[in-house]
Amino acid sequence: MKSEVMSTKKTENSIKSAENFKLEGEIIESIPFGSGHINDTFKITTNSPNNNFYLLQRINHHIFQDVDGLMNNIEIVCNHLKEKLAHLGDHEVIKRTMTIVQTHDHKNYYKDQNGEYWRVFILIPNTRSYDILETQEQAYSGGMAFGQFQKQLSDLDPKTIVEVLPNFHNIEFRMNNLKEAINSNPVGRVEHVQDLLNYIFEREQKMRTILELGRANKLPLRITHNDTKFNNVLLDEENNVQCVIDLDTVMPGYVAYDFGDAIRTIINSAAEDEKDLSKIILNIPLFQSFAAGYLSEAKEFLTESEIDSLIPAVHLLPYMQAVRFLTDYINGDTYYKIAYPEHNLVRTKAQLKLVHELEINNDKLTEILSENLMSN
Ligand code: GN1
Ligand code: MG
Repeated sequence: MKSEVMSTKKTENSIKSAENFKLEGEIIESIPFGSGHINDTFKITTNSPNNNFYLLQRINHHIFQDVDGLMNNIEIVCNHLKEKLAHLGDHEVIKRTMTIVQTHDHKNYYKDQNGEYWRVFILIPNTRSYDILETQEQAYSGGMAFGQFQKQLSDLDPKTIVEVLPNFHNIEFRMNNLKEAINSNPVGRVEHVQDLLNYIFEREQKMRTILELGRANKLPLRITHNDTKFNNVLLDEENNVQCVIDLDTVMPGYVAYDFGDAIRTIINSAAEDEKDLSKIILNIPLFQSFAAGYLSEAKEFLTESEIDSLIPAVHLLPYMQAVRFLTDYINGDTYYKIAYPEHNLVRTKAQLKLVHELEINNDKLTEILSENLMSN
């Protein structure tokens, strides 16, 4: 009951906020939408015959403290992508990149009287996203989508974009946060997770490969997406790539992080927070298809060291995600939204099971990637 009342209140607030944007038509309804862990998302329906669906988001400004920088980044990236796609015509362009809807006073976000930040995008019609993949075709399309995304941004100077969340994929930073959480142990959870911590610390050195390659200037900094979960690509009914979404973390980064984070969801036969660890096994044909789709776009611009960093990233990203979930669990769940008290612990165990499966299949994955590189 309590949560129903709260969600009605949230929905009412969302309608009030949406009224500040240049929407076509009158707002008919606002309903909670999507499965993000950070922002609140609503689908807004209007009575306009044209663009009658919009995506309204309340930006979590405790996490994204520079909302101005964040929205500016998204605008720069969307404009760049739109230029690249201009030859397809307006009708197609609007389906292939996100489009920010401005406020009545021409801003790309709105700050309400409670200090909450809101933004609106056009909702791309006849598309859907998948938390868990169903077919190899979808994996190939997803690979192409992220490869294309990196390719289209490869001539945009990373200096034009601000680093909205510094050190986002820096494993040293994430390990330091974990160590700080262990030391302060604010809610007494450390004693219950000792096994998981041991498993993580045993792998600490091995997971530094990409960090060190980067520090030795062997990996170019490019503009990368940094949240390449498979549910961040929209596919149409025929499984063709339509659009890469969730551009909050678009920042300078290494391409391998995007590859590894995508594989984290693609290769997993179960959900990110599956409780039954026996269900977390690898779907290797999906890895093969995603890699083929990705390389069909990315091979032309990747350097040799970038190619060598792809497999290390496949191990690193689920590991780093486990480190982040466990840090949040130890800290008393202050970062990610949770649906029940042990959610972050369940998420950690699920990611570590994935790390384990990836380790025992390392040779197979390495072989598939090399075959792909040769045949592509
Ligand atoms: C968060 O909110 P969402 O689902 O887009 C997180 C990602 C994690 C992801 C795990 C800003 O993304 O880094 O990989 O959860 N985003 C941020 O599902 O921390
Ligand atoms: Mg995200």
